[in-house]
Amino acid sequence: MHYNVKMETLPREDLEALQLRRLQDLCSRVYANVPFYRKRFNEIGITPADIKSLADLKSLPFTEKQDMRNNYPYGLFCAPKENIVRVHASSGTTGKATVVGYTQRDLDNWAECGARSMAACGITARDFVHVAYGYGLFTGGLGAHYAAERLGATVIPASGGATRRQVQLLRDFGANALCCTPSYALHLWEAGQEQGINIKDLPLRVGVFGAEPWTEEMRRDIENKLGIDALNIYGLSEVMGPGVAIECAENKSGMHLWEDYFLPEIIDPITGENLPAGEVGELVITTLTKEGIPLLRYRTRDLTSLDYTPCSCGRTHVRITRLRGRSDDMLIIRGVNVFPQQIESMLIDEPALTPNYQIVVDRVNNLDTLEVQVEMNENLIADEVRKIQALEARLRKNIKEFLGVTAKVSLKSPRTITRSEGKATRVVDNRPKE
Ligand code: DLL
Repeated sequence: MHYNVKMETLPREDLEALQLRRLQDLCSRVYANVPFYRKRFNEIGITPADIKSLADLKSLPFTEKQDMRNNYPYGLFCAPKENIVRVHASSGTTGKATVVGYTQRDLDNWAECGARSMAACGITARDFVHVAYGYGLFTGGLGAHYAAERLGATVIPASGGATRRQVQLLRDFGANALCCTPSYALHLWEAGQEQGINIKDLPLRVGVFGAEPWTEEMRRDIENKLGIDALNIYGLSEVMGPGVAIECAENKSGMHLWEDYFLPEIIDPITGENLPAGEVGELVITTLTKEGIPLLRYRTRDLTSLDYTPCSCGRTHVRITRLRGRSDDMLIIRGVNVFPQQIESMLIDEPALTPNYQIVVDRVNNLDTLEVQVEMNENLIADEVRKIQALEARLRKNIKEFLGVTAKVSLKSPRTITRSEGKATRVVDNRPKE
């Protein structure tokens, strides 16, 4: 199902012509209005008129999160204050928040991207959409909200928290679609089980899940437990919010990134060189239409690859493959690179375990230690200690074999690992900062 069939299926040639026009316009706007960019253009000796093809993008400098922090809060805004109608911010775990501003046209474009994304998940104007992403400075709640409204669906603006009540709302209001983080979807299911409400028996049909990394194994688990189609949605506040890219219900294989609004590149995170389609590297996005705070070659830190092969859904927009995590999420344990999702993949298919886990990293006597804490389900807890120890040993062996690091595996009693209402905290790193 398309929301805007013309734009979603635009032939690549037309798409690229549009991108070039928008890129040229973007360069002129930031050069004229944002001292930060004008200085950078001047430093490398180019002017907006030098951008004659999409390939010329490579001559422009990257923009990084740190640049936003250095210009906190409004230094990179490109539109006059009176035209900014909303701000959002992401708190981040370190340093100052990054603040983004939207003009009315930015909000319209965001709703357009969001409506296309929801339609790609199979949501229609007849559906009820329960939004359990947090409303506030975080872009999740309001982003999903206006997307569903633009589509003409009925929004249930539940926001995050009050989990028991949310499950009752899902039952009583009969939502067909659920928007939240994948970890919160499982938390809702679990809260339902405790109250005798099986989400599988409700009219819920589709989930629009994102804002945190998750795996194919977790998708399977959610789909089985909730009896829905679970689709992956990508976005980041710096670039817009949810709806930068979305999986289509037809293929569930990679997320179509709306290329008339966002120009993607993949680079080697170390050298900054562009990588060819198919290779995994850091996603860099240029926002082609944004007015409030446009970004040139923004380094997302997210690791993925680009897939230009045609998709049978008919959308011509490139797909980004499931995110492999962020380059700054990667743990280096005694020199070995480990992504939390690699550990998640090993835990989730284990029937005796729940999907609630936490990875604790520490340094003892100058040596990194890795502990994987994961909750058992009720059946195992009633079992003998011997079985628990055998399972711990097996997981330890698998982690050593597949990831090359020695880990301690601790099986925990049910409901002892803290649940999150938004983005789950999967890693606790207690090592002293260098
Ligand atoms: O998380 C926006 C969003 C809201 C996306 C709701 C999807 C749904 P931020 O708080 O700025 O914005 O965090 C952005 O979250 O750079 C990724 O590292 C991560 N992320 C977002 N979507 C996905 C996803 C929102 N589908 C950061 N898979 C991004 C993996 C994701 N990671």
